[in-house]
Amino acid sequence: MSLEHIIAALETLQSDALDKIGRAQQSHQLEDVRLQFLGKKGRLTEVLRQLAGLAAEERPQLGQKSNAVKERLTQAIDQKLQALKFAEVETRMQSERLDASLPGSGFPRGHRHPLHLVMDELIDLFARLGYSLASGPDVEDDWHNFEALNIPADHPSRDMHDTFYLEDGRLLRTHTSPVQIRALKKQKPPIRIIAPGRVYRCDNDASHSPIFHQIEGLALDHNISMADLKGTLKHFTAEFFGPEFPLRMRPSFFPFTEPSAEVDLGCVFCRGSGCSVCKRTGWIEILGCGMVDPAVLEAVGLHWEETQGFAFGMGIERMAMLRYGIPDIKLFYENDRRFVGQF
Ligand code: 2NM
Repeated sequence: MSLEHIIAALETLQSDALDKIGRAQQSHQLEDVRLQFLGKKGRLTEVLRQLAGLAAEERPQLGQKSNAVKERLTQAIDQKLQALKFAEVETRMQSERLDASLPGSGFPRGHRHPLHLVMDELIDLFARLGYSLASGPDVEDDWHNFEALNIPADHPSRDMHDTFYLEDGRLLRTHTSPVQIRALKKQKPPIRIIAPGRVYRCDNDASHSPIFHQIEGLALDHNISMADLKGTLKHFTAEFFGPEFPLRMRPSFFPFTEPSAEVDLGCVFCRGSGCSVCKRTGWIEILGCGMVDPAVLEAVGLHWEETQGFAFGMGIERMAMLRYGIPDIKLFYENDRRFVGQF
């Protein structure tokens, strides 16, 4: 083959290769082109075999030409590779584009717990009646929790409170009444206080939790009567549940009050007509109360002839359940945001 023929073959090879490079869509196709044209067994090598049949003075010319073709194709392949990679990035950027104007997923927010909502509402309600807030320790001694409240050792009503005892003889308070005892030791009547807080009883079933919350009130002065107690409670239920629910007091017994009463409210669910919650009675028990027993007054250095007063106590869980229609006391302690967020 003459030099002209070989050079023409190189031109054809180059234009074939450039055509394939131009049509390549993916990088592996370019690697194929590189192998097919510039590889050891590729078409360029094949053409250069013709070198042997050429005159010595013609060889450098062919060498130059083949180098030029090789360089040109290498460059074209590299350029195309770059372009393909760039295009790939471009498509990815399009498909994975972020719309910064979309609303975010947001942070889940906390919410006031229904027990705290009710506790705060009760504190506020009694604060408007002149009651101030009192608190005391959760770990109590026998005297404040029982003795001073007219519940001596071996008194049957100690069995009513299934008490958690510590090894040193102290105990977890079974009610918030010891708070009132502590307040009375420090402060002389007239006194009006409410004591909300955690109380503990060794009791755990569908309607009882070993830890629950109580709020107790105490008013001591001269000439306080059962009528003041009833008026206060009527005001409380009217504010808390609404004025349409009737109240009734039933005689009862507590060691720390005499006389004592349990208070029923017209059923907030059936409005008195009878349902499963009120067990067809139309009434729901909401709290216990009474006139502070002379023995309790004596324990804190007061005398019934100078000082009289009333006290009452209620479960905060119970108030929240009636107020919001919560069916199960355990719901308060699960910290499920779907529950807590409803109030
Ligand atoms: C109740 C029922 C009746 C009560 C009595 C006292 C104290 F300390 F003043 F004697 N505090 N709370 C009391 C009275 C609590 O809960 C059902």
